[in-house]
Amino acid sequence: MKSIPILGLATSLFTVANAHTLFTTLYINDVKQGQGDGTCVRQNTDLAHSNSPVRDLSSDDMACGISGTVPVNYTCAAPAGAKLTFEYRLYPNRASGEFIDESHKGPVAVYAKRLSSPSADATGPGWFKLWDEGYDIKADKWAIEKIIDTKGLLSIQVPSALPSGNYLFRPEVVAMHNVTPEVEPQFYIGCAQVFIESSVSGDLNIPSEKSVSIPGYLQKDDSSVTYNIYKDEEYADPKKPYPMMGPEPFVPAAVSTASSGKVTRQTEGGIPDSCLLVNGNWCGVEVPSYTNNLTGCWNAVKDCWSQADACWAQQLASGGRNCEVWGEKCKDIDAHCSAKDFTGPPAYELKSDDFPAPGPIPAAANADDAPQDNTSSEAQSTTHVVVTSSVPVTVTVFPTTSPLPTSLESIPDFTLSSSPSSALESIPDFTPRPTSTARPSQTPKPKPHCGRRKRRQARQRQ
Ligand SMILES: [Cu+2]
Repeated sequence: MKSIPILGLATSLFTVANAHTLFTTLYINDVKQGQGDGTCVRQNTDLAHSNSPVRDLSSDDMACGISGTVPVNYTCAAPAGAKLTFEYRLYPNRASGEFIDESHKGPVAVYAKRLSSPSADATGPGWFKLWDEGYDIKADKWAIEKIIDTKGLLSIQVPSALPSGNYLFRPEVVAMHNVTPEVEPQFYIGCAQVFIESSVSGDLNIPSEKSVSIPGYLQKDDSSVTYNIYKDEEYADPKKPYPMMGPEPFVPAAVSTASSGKVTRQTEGGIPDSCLLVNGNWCGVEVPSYTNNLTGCWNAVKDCWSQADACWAQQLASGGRNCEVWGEKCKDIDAHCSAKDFTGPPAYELKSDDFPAPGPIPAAANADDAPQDNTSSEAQSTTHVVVTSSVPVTVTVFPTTSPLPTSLESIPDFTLSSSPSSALESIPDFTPRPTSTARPSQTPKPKPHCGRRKRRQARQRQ
């Protein structure tokens, strides 16, 4: 018999050494995508350092964050003109209710890149900026501080004139609090894989001065990179305007509804209809059906646990709560197979164990910059999110329509199992896992300190 200690491993990996922030969760038109956070989102797969920043401006990690060059399984569909919301969490599995530490000040932007397929290269040319904000002198606020005010949520509206197709949307939160001549800003970036379903087709013609390559769009000595938020802003009189990073935003010209024809739908990379439960970019599907025999029952249990293992293996920093839900299902089937009065497949329910948004979804930051035409309201009704988590999803796993045994004699395996152990012997090489290690640690971590010491040093230098 074997037992697989994956759960224990997952738990230990949840010790995040130094707290920063991570883009964990995507919302489309105010609806959280998938279940269990991280659906359609490229996150750092190094769970122990998942909220660490990128600092090397020449690194491929600048495109979609650490491990961001690897596509995730799912791409979420969004209608033309959709509102996208990116959720940032200080602790990705939401062990605390914090979003970005208050010491982190700096600009925010959202970039996009059109891809020929969900797995096309994230790095290199073709990136353009949809929106940005630096330091708001009037409000005396950095763009990051505004995201903290909205509980880690940043919304932007997709220009409705973007042609249909696969895109990466890349929120960029830049913390400048540690910047010195030797130390670059902290870039908190990730990418959402989104398919824009639109009646607009054809090329996306980005003016050359607004199209950039990532990495490569920023240099170490750019004034936007070396800006000292203490010397140039906080204690400066007059304050020195912050020179934004990167190119000017590009807003494609709006198209009129008259010119729109057929809406192009997503055909690859969506969440399959066969998914019963989603955790990030994993999904569980129906276990092999069986009727009234114990061998079939144990085969179902075995399949169930192997799917659970895959779920934990693909667990994101944002959590494995639905892997746990799936494991509960496996335990239920297991108990059912072991029961003395085994009478064929029972009915089960699966409910996503999910977090709601931490606060109201904010309005799109670029709502004024990107006037939308009628195509957006037409297209809003076309969103086909397969699985959402705003409302818990309930699925019957084993339809009770399966034939029930007419008599005990028709279940030979069962008649043999006068003791539970003899039934277990019919499952070679498989042991249901212990249940005590199921949930990754939710213990609140110590407050982050990554910025405060540097901040004091910066002040002392003046
Ligand atoms: Cu930090």
